[in-house]
Amino acid sequence: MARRMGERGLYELYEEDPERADYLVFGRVSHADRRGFLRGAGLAAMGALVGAGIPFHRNMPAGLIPAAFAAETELELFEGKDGLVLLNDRPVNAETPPHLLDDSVTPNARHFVRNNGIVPDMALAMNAEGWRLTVDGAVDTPLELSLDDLRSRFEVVKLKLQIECGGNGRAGFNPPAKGNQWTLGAVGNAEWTGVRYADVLKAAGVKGDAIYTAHYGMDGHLSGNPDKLPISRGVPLAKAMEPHSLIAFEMNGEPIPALNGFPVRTICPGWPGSTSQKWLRRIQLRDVVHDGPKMTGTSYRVPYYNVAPGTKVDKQDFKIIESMPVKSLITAPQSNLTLDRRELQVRGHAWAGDRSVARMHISVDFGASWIEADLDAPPNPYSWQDWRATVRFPEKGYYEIWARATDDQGHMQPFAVNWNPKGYLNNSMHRIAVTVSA
Ligand SMILES: Nc1nc2c(c(=O)[nH]1)N[C@H]1C(S)=C(S)[C@@H](COP(=O)(O)O)O[C@H]1N2
Ligand SMILES: [Mo]
Repeated sequence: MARRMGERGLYELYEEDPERADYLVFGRVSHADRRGFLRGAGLAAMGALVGAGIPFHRNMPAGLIPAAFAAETELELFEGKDGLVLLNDRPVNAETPPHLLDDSVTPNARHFVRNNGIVPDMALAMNAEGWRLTVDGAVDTPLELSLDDLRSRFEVVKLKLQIECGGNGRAGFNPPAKGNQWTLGAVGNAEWTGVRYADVLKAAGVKGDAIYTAHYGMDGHLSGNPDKLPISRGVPLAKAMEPHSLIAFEMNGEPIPALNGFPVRTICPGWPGSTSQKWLRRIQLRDVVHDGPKMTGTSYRVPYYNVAPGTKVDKQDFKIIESMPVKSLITAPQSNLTLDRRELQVRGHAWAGDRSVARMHISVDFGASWIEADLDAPPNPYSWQDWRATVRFPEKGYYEIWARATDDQGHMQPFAVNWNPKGYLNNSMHRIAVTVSA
C-alpha cells in the first residue's frame, strides 16, 4: 500500500486541528468571524511556509491549506502504466497525476485503473478466444454474441468518452472516508470504439417491464471464492439506451488493455466509473433496480440531503449516484512551478457528467476575481472539453491558480464540496501553486 505523505508540520496541523493551525497563522480568529486575514507574524509564517511573499494574502481565506503543500513525496509508481501513482496493489488501483492528463485524448498508458477484484486470465493473456457476451433477462430473444458478431451485426462507432471514479477526490474529505484515497487523477478521456449499447438491447428486444441493466464481468473476487463477484452494477434502462453508452472493444484504436477491461466493457460515460463494467460477459435486463455487489447499501450512494462532516446517516437515506458533477483539472503547468515571468499559459479539461461545460474561469488571487478561459466545445457529447487561459501576475511572490467550471445548467464547482459518508463526488476546484521569482 503506497502512503501519501504530506509536508510535516503546519499542513498536518491543518488536517488534525484546523482551528489551532489557523490560530498560529492567522492569529486569533473567533468562530463568529473567520474572515481574519494574514498579517504580522501570521503572514510571515505563511510566507515562510510557501517560500515567498504572498501578494494577494488579503484574499486568503482563513484555514486555507496552501496548494503548495499538496506536493506529494514518496509515492509509489505503478509499473504497468506511464507515471501513474499506485494506491493499492491488491486489487490494483492507480491514478494519474494531473500534469500527465494534459492530452485531449488520454493515452492508454495514462488512463487510471480501478479494480475491485482479480484481473481475469483472459485479459492477462489478451486472447478473446471463446469469449461471448450473453444478453438475457427481460428481453424477447436472449443473445450470445462473439466479438465478430458485435463488429458485424451492429454499427461500429468511435467516441471520446470521459470516465471518472465516483470516489475521485476522496482524499480531500475530512473526516476521512474509507476507501481508495484518490486525489485528482481517477479520471480519463479515451477514444472508445464499440457498438451502441442501445443497438444490442434493441436486437434482443427490450420487454416492457425492463427498467434496469445488470452487468457481469469475468474478474474474480479477492477472497478467491468462485461464487462471489467483486462488483456487478448496472444503469437505468434510459441510460443504457442513450446513444453515447457503448459496448466497447477498443481503447484508442487498440484492444482494450488488460487492466482496463479486455476484451469488452460497457462505457456509461458521465456516470460513476463503476457503471462501466470491465471484462464484460453478461448483460441482464431486470424489472427491478439491480442488486448486485456494490449496488446496494451505501456503495456509490450519497445521502439525499447535505450532512455535516462526520454525520452517521441512515442507510435508507442514501440514493444511487447517477450523473457525476461538473469538474475541471489544470493539466499544465504542473503545480509548484517557479516562474521567472509575469505571464503564464494555463490549460486543462472540464466535464460535467450528463451535461456539458458552459464556462470556465480562472483566478490567481484566491478567488477574489476571475477571468474567463477559452473553452472548446466537446468533440462529441460526453467528452471532456479542453480550455486554456493566459494569466498575469502583478508582482513577485506566491500565487495559486484556481480553476472553476460551470455546467450548462449553472452548477459551478465549489471551493470545498460538502462532505458525505463514503467520500464520493468531490468536485472541489483544482488549485495549483506558482511562485513568481522575477
Ligand atoms: N468487472 C469490473 N468492472 C469494473 C470495475 C471492477 O472492479 N470490475 N471497477 C469499476 C470502477 S469502480 C471504475 S471507476 C472503472 C474504472 O475503469 P478503468 O480501470 O478502466 O479506469 O471500472 C469499473 N468497472
Ligand atoms: Mo470507481
